[in-house]
Amino acid sequence: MRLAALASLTLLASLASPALAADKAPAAGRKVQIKVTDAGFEPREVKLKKGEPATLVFTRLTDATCIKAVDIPDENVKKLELPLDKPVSVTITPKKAGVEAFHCSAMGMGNGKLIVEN
Ligand SMILES: [Cu+2]
Repeated sequence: MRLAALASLTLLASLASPALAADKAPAAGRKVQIKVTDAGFEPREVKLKKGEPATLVFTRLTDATCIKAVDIPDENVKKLELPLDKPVSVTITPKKAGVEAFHCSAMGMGNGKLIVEN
């Protein structure tokens, strides 16, 4: 009985994965993974294209820094909370070329840069 339940769970999981893969289709633009580690943001600089939507996926992997929420002032992203080990997505569409900062909400630290190209 228990084995059968396990087997059907495994089957469900394998059925679910094609759907997950389809979810990664470029509907919401590029996805960029940004980790928060003891060293700060990794990567610290991300290149984006003007006018193209991009989804930034922040994952905080440490409790040892003050980066527990993120601001991207030029994109009106404020206090995007980053729970430990949980990916948090935000989709932005940069409107002009240049450099946009992102940093911790509390003190403006982390020195992240979105480099927006034409
Ligand atoms: Cu800080």
